[in-house]
Amino acid sequence: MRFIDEARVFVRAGKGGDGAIAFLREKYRPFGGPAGGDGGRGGSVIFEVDEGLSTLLDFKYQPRLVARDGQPGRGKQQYGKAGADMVVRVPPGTVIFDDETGDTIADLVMPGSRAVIAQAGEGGRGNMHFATPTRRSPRIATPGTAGVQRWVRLELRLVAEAGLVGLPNAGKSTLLTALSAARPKIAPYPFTTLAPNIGRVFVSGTGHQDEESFTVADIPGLIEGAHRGQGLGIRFLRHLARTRMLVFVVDAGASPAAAFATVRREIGAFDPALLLRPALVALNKIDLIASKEIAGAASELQHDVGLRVFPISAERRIGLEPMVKEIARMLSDSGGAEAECRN
Ligand SMILES: Nc1nc2c(ncn2[C@@H]2O[C@H](COP(=O)(O)OP(=O)(O)OP(=O)(O)O)[C@@H](O)[C@H]2O)c(=O)[nH]1
Ligand SMILES: [Mg+2]
Repeated sequence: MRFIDEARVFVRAGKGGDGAIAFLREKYRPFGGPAGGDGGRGGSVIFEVDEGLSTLLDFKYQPRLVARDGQPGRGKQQYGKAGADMVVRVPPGTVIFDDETGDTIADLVMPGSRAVIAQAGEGGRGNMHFATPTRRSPRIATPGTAGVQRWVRLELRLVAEAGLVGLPNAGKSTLLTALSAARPKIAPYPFTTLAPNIGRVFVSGTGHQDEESFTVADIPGLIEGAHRGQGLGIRFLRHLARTRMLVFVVDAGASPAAAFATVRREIGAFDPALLLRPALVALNKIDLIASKEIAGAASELQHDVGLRVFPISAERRIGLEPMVKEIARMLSDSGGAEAECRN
């Protein structure tokens, strides 16, 4: 399945049906009263979160979403039928902007939550409402109003509690694989990961559904200039927006302090608020350095960056448990599960 996290879509709600002008024509009442019914309201375009979706791909194939018009009113005081609403399913984490003004229309996170993206037009009033003692045969009815139509821009922002960030090849995907059931591609070259992956980490590792757990996102590697669109760049930085903490993954064998500084600078240039999130550092690939050097390297890095450093080997699964416990503790300190979604 292709991962698509941006789309531009045209939405149009249905027009309301016109009110009718009609008169009762009965055998013994040739000039009967006004009997034109009201038009039906149009259908609205409504977006609804479907947990089963994880991409905006469908919108590439169907960029026009048009709801039905209401039916006009009819004689004998009959109302026109309302147009059906069009309910469109979107993945959790979809933000909808008005393409022209840039205003946020809705930010849909929780499964089942809904928002009206294009409001339907109202039905017009039939002439049956316009009779007065002095105007017994009104030839007045109102037209239905138009439904809202506009271009909207959709952005998918993943809903994960912790985000793995680091230079290409640092071992982010290997770490996600070691911690969760997610199986992103891993390879010894940069930019292996082309789209974010999410995994659920069970804190004591049994995988039972009642166990304490959190979600982690692995995003493509960041390089110098990422915030200006270098590498895979900015497109993926926004997936950090909803995370509540960051895990910096650095390769112990490749100038970890400099790698940390580069990644931190790129994230800060994209959105300085991201740097206020709680964070820790995973000093990865310690299996490649001499064991007597590990403790020294970790405390030196901790001193340089001012964050807690956990020496690990994602590939050999060394040192993961204390880090996972610390991530869980920091997440529970930084607010409840509900708070995470409201960025
Ligand atoms: N020796 C050793 N190699 C590791 C370790 N973790 C990852 N690697 C290797 O490092 C290479 C890159 O790993 P990935 O997990 O693909 O790195 P990434 O950070 O996801 O890379 P991008 O997706 O390109 O940003 C692979 O060859 C991994 O096998 C580790 O703990 N020890
Ligand atoms: Mg990767």
